[in-house]
This record gives sequence, C-alpha cells and structure tokens, in this order.
Amino acid sequence: TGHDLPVRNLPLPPDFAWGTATSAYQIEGGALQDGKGKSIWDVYTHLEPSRTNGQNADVSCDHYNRMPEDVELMASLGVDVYRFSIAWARIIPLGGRDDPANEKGIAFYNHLIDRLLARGIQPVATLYHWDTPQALYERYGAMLNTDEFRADFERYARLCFERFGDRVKKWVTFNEPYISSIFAHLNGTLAPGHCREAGTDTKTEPWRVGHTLLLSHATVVEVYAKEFQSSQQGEISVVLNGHYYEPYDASKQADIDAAERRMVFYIGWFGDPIYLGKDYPDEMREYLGSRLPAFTAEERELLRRTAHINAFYGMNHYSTKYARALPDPPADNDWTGNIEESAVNSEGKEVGPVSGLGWLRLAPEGFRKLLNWVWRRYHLPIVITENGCPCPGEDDVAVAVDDKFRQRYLGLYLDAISRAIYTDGVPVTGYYVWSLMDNFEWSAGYGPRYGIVHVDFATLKRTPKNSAYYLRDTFKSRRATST
Ligand code: GBH
Repeated sequence: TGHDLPVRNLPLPPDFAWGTATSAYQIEGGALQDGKGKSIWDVYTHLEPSRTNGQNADVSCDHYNRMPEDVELMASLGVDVYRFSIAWARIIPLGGRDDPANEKGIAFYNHLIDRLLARGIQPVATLYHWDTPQALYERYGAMLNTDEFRADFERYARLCFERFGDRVKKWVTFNEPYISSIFAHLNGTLAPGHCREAGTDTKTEPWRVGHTLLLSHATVVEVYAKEFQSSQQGEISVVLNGHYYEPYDASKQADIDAAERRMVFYIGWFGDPIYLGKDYPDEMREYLGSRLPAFTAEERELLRRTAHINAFYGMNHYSTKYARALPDPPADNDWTGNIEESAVNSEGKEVGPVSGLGWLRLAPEGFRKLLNWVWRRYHLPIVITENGCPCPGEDDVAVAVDDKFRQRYLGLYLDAISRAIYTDGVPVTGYYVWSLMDNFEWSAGYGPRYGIVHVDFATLKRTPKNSAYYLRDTFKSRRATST
C-alpha cells in the first residue's frame, strides 16, 4: 500500500514531457486590471466570502504582474511544458459573440507565450478553467442555455486560435466538465453556486450543463480542425478528472459493479460522447432516465464527426476511493448511480495515507489501474494534465518547504506511470504537476497549498520547495536512464 511502498524512481521514455499546471483565476490576480471583465468567481468570492474561506483571488499570486519572474522560475526547474488557462473575461470582458475584445488582455497572453517559447517551454493553453464571464451568467444563465453558450464559446475559442494558435500547439477546451456540472450546479460549492438560488432544479440542471459543455467542446474541436489545424499543426482535446474506485467489499458483486459504475458516471459521462462519439453510457440512462438530456440527430452527427479529432486523453487525477452500492432506491437528485464513497473499506483498510486534505490519499496503485481503465476504454495516448497534493502540516513554513509527503507522493505516482507504460503497455506521454505554485484553491481559499513552489501571500515571495528540485532531478535521471 501507499503506507510502505518505497519510491523507486523507475524509468520514463526519453521524450516524456514534464510540466507544471496552473489556472488563470487561481494565480493571476489583476482581477480588474487593464480592462478585464468580471468572471463568476470575481462575483462569487465577494458576494458571500464565507463560501471561499473568507478569501478571494483579487491579487492571489499576482502572476499577472510577475509573469516574467514565474517563467524564469520554471526555466530554472527545467520544465518542458507549462499548462495555463486563458481568462475569457480578460480577452472578451463581457464574453459574448458581439462584445468587443480587449487588446491589453490579449497582449498579456502573447507576452506569456513568447517568454515561454524563448525559454524552450511549450505552452499548453486551456480555454476554460471555471471562470465564465459574469455577463453571460447574468444574460442567460451561461451553460444552462446550451445554444447561447455554445455560440459565445465558439467565438471566444476562434479568437484564441487566431491570436495565439501560431504558437500554441496543444489546446484544452474545458477543464473538468464534471466539476462545472456537479460542484457548480448541484452541490453548489463552486461558482456560480447556482443551486442556492431560487427556482433552480438540481435534478436536471447539472446534466443540462454537462450537455452544453460536451456540445461546446465538439463545436470548437470542429472549428479548430476545419479552420486552423492545417496551418497551425496543433492538437486539441478536453481534460477529464476522476478518482479511481475500488469496491468497498471486494467479495460483493454489487460493490464491484458500483465501483465500475462510479467511474462511468464520472468519466464515461463525458468520455464516451467526446472520444467515442457515442450516446451517454447505458448505466447513466438506466439510473437517470429522462433527467439526462437526449442528443438530437444533428448533435449525434457532430459527436461522430469530431470524436477522432481529439488527439489525447487529458487526465486530472489525485486519488482513489471505495465505492459501496446503496440498498435503497436513489434519491431523486442522485448523481452517483446510487453509490456511497469512502476512504475505508469493509475490512477497515484505508485506501492510503492522508495528504493535507482528507479526501486526497496517496494511492498510486489506483492511479495505475485508472490509466489502464482509460486506455482500454478510449485508446488514446494519455497526458496527465494535473496531479499533486497538499502536505500534512504545511502551515509551518519549514514543513511546507521541506515537503516530504509531496516528494513521496510524486515519486510513487511517477513510478505508477512507469509501470503503466513498460509493464501494462499504456501510452502515457506527459506529466504536468499541480501546481507550479501555491494558489487560490477555490472554496478552500489559501488553505491547501498544492505548489511545488511556496508562495508567501503577505510578500508574494516565491520559494521552491524540495519537491521542485526533486522533480527537476528525477526527470533528468529517469529519462536519461530509460531504455
Ligand atoms: C482540480 O480540481 C482543478 O482543476 C484545480 O483547479 C484544483 O486546484 C485542483 O484540482 C486541486 O483541487 O468529493 O470528497 O472527492 C479537482 C476537483 C476537488 C474534485 C476536490 C473533487 C472534492 C473531494 N476536485 N473534490 S471529494
């Protein structure tokens, strides 16, 4: 188990790419600088600060004003790739297809991309990492309105391809559509916290949002393929997150089925339509019935036409859980397939040692199994677009910088990738650690620190943690010694 496994520093292929990942709202600050419009996060954090640990990201790491320093830092760590996101409201302040673009916002990303390339770092750009322009939410409920959102997202994406696509060769449309659907429109723990408003319907709205995101993704993938790919020669996909699930009681078929069903609800929901061009998985239709929207003939065609264009499977992965089948019929707003999740199984065994967050446990075997699960289902090369953890006891600066738990976590997760590649034959082509630096962790504010670089939020001073040096060194030796 994760409790006693030694880190082996197993080999990785010579062309395996290592990188760091961030997102705009979490690190940029400059909330209203240079004409940026408000996103739903700018509004959500100020409306009711208790929802985000009393904190907001008006300033955060102030990356917007310290970008050159941050690129130098990455260069000093030897990263190959930097995955960042573009703040939609920075380049189209009101977000809509007829709203004006903001040249100053565009200039920021141009400078970032140019500096990265000058330092030999490949930019990977995410179009959407949760920061919907507030104006679109006010106008029509944003992703609750499929046709409007799809048309506005298409224009935004086209603008990004036009202005950045000569240099950005890897695009991600949406970061974790599952989270935008469930956490932002059902549990309400992320902006816009829609289910907390009057007149909302948590039985159907999360599935409508998922539908919007799928179709908006496919639309933009087709725009890229038709209008940009032949001249720009880049690739595009989506990023899906998901835990690996083990059965709560491995001797019970119901729990074995539950673990599989939980992953289908998490990943297959988006993965099957996007990567296979198919309808939603049968298990979802069975449990959700008419709560799940139907695809029109035209929409099915779009999915079928675009499935093969997605060039890689973007995986955000953090941890493993146990899944237990519930005996009663599901609640009328159930979103799990009637499953209860836990960190401990029927024999009282923990899924792995706990990190700085209760839900995030060190479980590298689950990661390896998930890599196999995804490869078997989608047959696409896999890029790990996020992986990492906060450490226990990191409020103490000394512990935070000498981050032993994180070094072990990263070491073991990289070993799992090596085993998946060389023993199981799963093509994993890159690994982007979450995150480059400590940042605004959404509803948890500045509590959890995921960075491989420490940020003192009083002075904004950056200090690489030992895990940053560990990654720099291990990638040098793992790749050099690979066979
Ligand atoms: C990613 O989301 C995000 O892309 C990134 O912005 C974020 O900073 C990073 O991870 C770290 O959180 O339901 O008990 O299993 C991950 C989203 C956050 C989803 C925690 C599940 C709830 C725990 N996840 N979450 S639980």
